This record gives sequence, C-alpha cells and structure tokens, in this order.
Amino acid sequence: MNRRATKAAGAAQAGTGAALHGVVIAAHGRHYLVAPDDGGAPLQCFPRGKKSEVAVGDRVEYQATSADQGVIVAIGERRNLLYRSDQFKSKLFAANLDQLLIVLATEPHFSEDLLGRALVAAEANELKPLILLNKIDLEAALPLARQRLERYRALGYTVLEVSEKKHPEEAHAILSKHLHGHQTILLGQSGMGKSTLVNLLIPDAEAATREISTALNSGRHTTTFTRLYKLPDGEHPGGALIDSPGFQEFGLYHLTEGTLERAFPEFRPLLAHCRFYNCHHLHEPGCAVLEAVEDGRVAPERHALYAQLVHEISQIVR
Ligand SMILES: Nc1nc2c(ncn2[C@@H]2O[C@H](COP(=O)(O)OP(=O)(O)O)[C@@H](O)[C@H]2O)c(=O)[nH]1
Ligand SMILES: [Mg+2]
Ligand SMILES: [Zn+2]
Repeated sequence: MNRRATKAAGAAQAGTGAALHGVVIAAHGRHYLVAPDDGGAPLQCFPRGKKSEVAVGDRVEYQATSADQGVIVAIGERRNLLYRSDQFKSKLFAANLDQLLIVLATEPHFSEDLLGRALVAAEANELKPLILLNKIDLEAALPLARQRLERYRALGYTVLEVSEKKHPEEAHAILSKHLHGHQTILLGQSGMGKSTLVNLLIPDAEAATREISTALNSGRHTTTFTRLYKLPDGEHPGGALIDSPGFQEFGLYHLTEGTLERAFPEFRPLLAHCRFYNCHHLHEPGCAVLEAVEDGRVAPERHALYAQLVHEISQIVR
C-alpha cells in the first residue's frame, strides 16, 4: 500500500469511529506500543494532540490508521499513576499498578537508602511493596543480607528469598505465587537479578523486547524505555511485569509532607500523639516520633531517611 492509500484508509477507518481497546505496553517519546485486547500484534500508536499524557499500563481506546499503526483517542480511568520526578520536572511513568517488587541480592551489596525510598514510593502510591532477596545460594553473604532486612520484616514487609539462578524452579514457584494475577512494577539496582527474573517468568521476554524495539523503531534504545510484559496465565490468570531501565526513584519529589509521614508505617500510630498538630517530626518539642527514635522504637536510620526526604521535597522548583 502506498503512503496516500494508507492515509486514506486510516482516515476512513478513523471516520467510522471503530472503538478498539488495548493496553499500552511500551513508551518511547511520543511513540506508544498498544497491545490490542483481541490478542493481535501490537500497534504503534500516537496520542491525538500535542501533549503526551499516556503511560505504560494505561488502558486506551484507539483507532487503527493502518495495519500496524493507530491513534490513541481516549485513556481509560486509572487506578493510580506513577511519575518519574526530579527537582525540576515530573513525567508520567506507569499506570494501573498493584505492587512494587524491590529486587535485592546478597551480592552485590544493596543500598538501604534506595530500598527505603522504594518503600516510601510504594506506600505513597498505595502499592503493595514486596522485597525480594535473590542469590541466597551465595552463602557467605547471606547472613548479613538477612540481618539488614530484619528491620523491614519487623515493620511487616514481605521479604521473599530465592535463588533465581541456582534454584530456578523453586524461585519460579515463589514468585508466581506473589506475582500472577497482579500488575507489578520491578525496581532494582543493576546486578541484583532483575533481567534473570523477567526471563524466568516471561518465557519469551527477549523476543518480546526485540519486537517492541522494532515496533518503536528504536533498536538502539532497547533498554531505555519502560515496558510491560503480560504474565502467562498461571494459577491466577492475568497480571503483568513492568520493567524499566535503571533504578527509578520515582514520585518522591512531588510528595507532600503529609503523604511522607504516613509512608513510614512505624510513624503512623504515633502521629496523633505529637504535641503540635502540624508537627514536622524534625525538632519539635513533644514530638511522639522523636521520642520513639530516642527510646529505640523507631530506627534512627529510618527517621534520617524521613528527614532527608522532607528536605528534598522542600527543594523542589515549582
Ligand atoms: N549466584 C547467583 N547469581 C545470580 C542469581 N541470579 C542472577 N545471578 C547473576 O547475577 C548477575 C546479574 O543478573 P541480572 O539478571 O543481569 O541482573 P540485573 O542487572 O538486575 O538485570 C548475572 O551474572 C546473573 O547470572 C542467583 O540466584 N545466584
Ligand atoms: Mg538487567
Ligand atoms: Zn512529631
């Protein structure tokens, strides 16, 4: 089909207003890849209008303009929406999530600062946080990693332990139990086993990634975009993994102080007991949080993270 014919066909089809539905499975600039609900091959879609307000995980209504292209005409109602943000700007990132899986390993040494921030992001967005400790086959490093995670278990967080490489079947069973049927965003520093995990759970992940890159005409950028992999139907049908390159400290800069204090579960029962109703829990007299830090009910490191985040949100350029 020549260019003009394609365009004409597209216009004709768009004119019929045939409402097609799908899920955004990758985003690269203003290019989006939409997986049609009918199970057909993904289409490259552009948003109608200038502003890109589409996120990976969005349910969208689109009109096909050719066999493999379309225009996004409407975005379905979102359960939630994550942003990537820094001091200066925030960008849409992913939508309609249930869980946040933080991938850690016995080796290399994981950053507790990043773990703490990821937990805050999960709490602030009302996502269920799951902590995964991978590479438990590395026995020399295991005791320290477990000891460092003890605090988070005590706070009530779920900590799963696997060896993706040494005991893949066991790892698959544990992960499936927690991931199938849910939309989960993965977070992890490099070297922790994120790619290994995706390949373990999504049998054709590599092929799918190649397909996405080709469809987005961005072969060079295979690792620079967020993508969604549908999980194969397991015990619980449905669910997807959303993977994005690098470690994303998403959403923390535009949090309010009110959201932040509640993102620390150990603070929550204390908040009503501060002397001042607008207590910042930093230096105030009669602060129930500071008292709890004093007598060891709240870990000083956790309070230090809170103070650091309060400082950071005060630096935002609005
Ligand atoms: N010993 C051990 N190595 C693992 C395990 N899982 C992954 N690895 C290795 O750790 C390295 C980093 O894994 P990868 O999945 O690429 O990590 P990513 O950077 O988070 O995507 C690779 O060399 C993997 O083979 C495991 O359970 N045990
Ligand atoms: Mg990787
Ligand atoms: Zn206080």
